[in-house]
Amino acid sequence: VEKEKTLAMIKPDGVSGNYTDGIKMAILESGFSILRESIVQLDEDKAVTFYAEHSSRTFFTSLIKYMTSGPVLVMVLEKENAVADWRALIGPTDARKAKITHPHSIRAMCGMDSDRNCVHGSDSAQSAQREMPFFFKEMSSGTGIV
Ligand code: YYY
Ligand code: MG
Repeated sequence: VEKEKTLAMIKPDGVSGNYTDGIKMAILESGFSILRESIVQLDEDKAVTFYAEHSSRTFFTSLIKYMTSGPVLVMVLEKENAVADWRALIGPTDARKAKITHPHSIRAMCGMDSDRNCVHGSDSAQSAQREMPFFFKEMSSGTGIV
């Protein structure tokens, strides 16, 4: 079966709260390989571009403030069904809800609420193809004409 790649991110609270090692352990125990890994401080411009699809939402300003509040750890994960399996492992967007419905999910373990939810995962293979090269230039899908 063909392997798939996805972008994972540990958000500022996850990094500053020392959840990095625990999350990476959960990633490896779930059968993902970590192909790339980098600590990045997002500036406003980068955060706005990354979350552009949410620019009209009421929470956008606070989202950008949060995402630029400290370094994030971005990773490229690989396994069969990586996009859906990583989304399943992180759990629902609202970490408060996750604590009830998905108590073993990463967001249940280290997230606070729907704003500060500790981790990101690409929501589709198409999103992954945009988000991976956003951080790792060499990870473009190679379907361009050159
Ligand atoms: O894909 P996912 O991260 O699970 O949720 P989205 O609905 O795409 O929202 C992206 C991001 O926006 C979310 O992870 C936190 C933030 N956010 C927020 O701050 N407040 C909300 N009510 C909803 C989302
Ligand atoms: Mg999303």
